[in-house]
Amino acid sequence: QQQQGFRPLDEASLVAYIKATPALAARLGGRLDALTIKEVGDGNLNFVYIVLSDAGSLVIKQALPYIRLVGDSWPMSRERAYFEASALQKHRALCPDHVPEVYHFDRAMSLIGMRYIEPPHIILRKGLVAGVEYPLLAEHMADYMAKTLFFTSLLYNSTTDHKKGVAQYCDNVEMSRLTEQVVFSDPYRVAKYNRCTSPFLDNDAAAVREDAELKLEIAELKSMFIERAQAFLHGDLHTSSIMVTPDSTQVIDPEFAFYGPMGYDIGAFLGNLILAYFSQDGHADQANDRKAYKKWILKTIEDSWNFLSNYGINTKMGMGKHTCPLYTTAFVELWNKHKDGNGEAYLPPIYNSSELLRLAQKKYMTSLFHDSLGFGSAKMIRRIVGIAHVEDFESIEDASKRASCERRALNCAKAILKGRRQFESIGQVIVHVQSFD
Ligand code: ADP
Ligand code: SR1
Ligand code: MG
Ligand code: MG
Repeated sequence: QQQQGFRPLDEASLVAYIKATPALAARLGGRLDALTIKEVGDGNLNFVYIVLSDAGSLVIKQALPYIRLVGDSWPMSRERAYFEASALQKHRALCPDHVPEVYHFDRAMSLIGMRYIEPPHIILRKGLVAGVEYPLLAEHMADYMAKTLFFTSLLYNSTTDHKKGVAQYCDNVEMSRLTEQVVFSDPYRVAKYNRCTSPFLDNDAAAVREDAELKLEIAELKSMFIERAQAFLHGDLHTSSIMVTPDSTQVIDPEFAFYGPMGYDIGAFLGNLILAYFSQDGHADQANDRKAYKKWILKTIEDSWNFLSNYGINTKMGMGKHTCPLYTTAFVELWNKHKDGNGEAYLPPIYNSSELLRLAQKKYMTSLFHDSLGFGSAKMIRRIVGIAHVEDFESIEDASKRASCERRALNCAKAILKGRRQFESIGQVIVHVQSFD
């Protein structure tokens, strides 16, 4: 880590930094005399500034050497900014429609300058709390996940290229270690920063710590998270890492990026949608019972997986009067398109009939489905009994109502984690989720 030249910025000192940095000044049209600068970081780790001039805009994100949520008693490598900047660039090259542009990166300052994802974009989690529907979300996220995961796996790359990427991102180990601790370990033991909606969920949290079957399953997932360099992951793909309007979906904040199991990203997205589903009863009021909205969330979960995985579909899917544009972007379509390329995993002379290839794809996607369900439910559990909770539940003021929503989510997640291999389709998962309502 480069110590020299680092200083934490604030709204005042950022002005001088921008004036001395041509790549940033240019994005503001050179109009630097009346900048509006506001710190808006509402995430757990970093500081984020929106910078506006009358001729342009940008966002500055700076990592300080600790976790913002806890303070300087929990040190954390500033190199996370380097991994975030390079992941944004790599993901944008693969999926430009859904990843913001990086304008500037300063490694010594752990500072990224990037596109300001302008209003009416908001953080997806906030939209889910407000009950807003995003008709293109499933399609956009399937596109993002299919491209970023497929093109960074051995289905597309040679072993030599793959291992180069693995080696580069192995150094993001402090961030992976944080995930190992707060997702896969702390919820299953007494830990300093664990919390739950007490006293209502005290017994539920204790039951998690005493559940042998759950602990055996989480151990498997933890090992897979650490050992399996299947693809280049975002690493923190929850609903606060996605900014949306009804027409646009932008994925931010890949500071946990590393080569890991694909199901960790897919599960993060689906699991956080399931959390949003269970929180809805806490947001229902006389004006809106949220019943229709809950159906939309379930449909979005189902579509996201189906759009992503659609194995066996080799003609354009009819979607009412529309033709599904995912024909060319979903995971297995990418696989079919690139089956004769450099990918090391399924060499064409071996997987030499369409029937065999289809069997291989079905096996791969089934296993990815079960991994995604496992990781998704682990991500749900940690948000209810671990350190970092989610606004979906935290914004329910009545603690007993909040606990009731959280308990249903927790029980649903525990059952999915234990029984994930029994699910054959996302439709069955949806029925299972509804059974906890
Ligand atoms: P952290 O790593 O601390 O979680 P995030 O990258 O999630 O930080 O950013 C925190 C907040 O800053 C986001 O919730 C969002 O409101 C805002 N933000 C971050 N990046 C952008 C951007 N490029 N455009 C607009 N707002 C952004
Ligand atoms: C201290 S845990 C903070 C959490 O916030 C990040 O967004 C990650 O999800 C991390 O686990
Ligand atoms: Mg964030
Ligand atoms: Mg972050």
